Amino acid sequence: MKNKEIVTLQRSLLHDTEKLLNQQIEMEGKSSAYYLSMASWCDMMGYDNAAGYLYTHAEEERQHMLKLFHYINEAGGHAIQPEISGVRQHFNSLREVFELILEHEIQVTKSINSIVDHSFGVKDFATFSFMQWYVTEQREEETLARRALELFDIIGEEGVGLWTIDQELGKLHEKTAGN
Ligand code: OFO
Repeated sequence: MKNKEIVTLQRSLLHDTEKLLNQQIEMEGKSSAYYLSMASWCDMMGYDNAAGYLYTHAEEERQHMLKLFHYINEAGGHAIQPEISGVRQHFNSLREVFELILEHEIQVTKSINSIVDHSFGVKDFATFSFMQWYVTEQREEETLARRALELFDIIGEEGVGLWTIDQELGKLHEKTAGN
């Protein structure tokens, strides 16, 4: 049997699905780079707990990306290492960092939902089922980003406010670590 035929037989992913999953790889890779850059900025600014939270988050996003790599390749597709450039390195405030995280996670959720919608539509139930993990994960991540942002309104940023917020971010991080 020719190599081309073998590859065709092994392939269980539809072309469009593979394309969407590769776009998702890019999004997860960008999330990881974005959060690493935010972690470094927080570290530099002395927000130690926020930095710890974001270093962990960057690593988790990389795991989300790798999970997609394995899924695509095991299904006979080709997972593509994304080009990542233009990552923002400077932020105006700690609050802005967490506003951007929530904004970003909402975009990621939309992207995940569109893959779920697509895979259901084309009856690719394997991908539909695989993506459920991401649906749950996004729900948790959005909730966490909202909780973090609420701290700024509840505690306030005046006086020792920012220091207290950073402490609370550390507690939030501990509570969710390992989830
Ligand atoms: Fe990958 O979960 Fe956030 O982006």
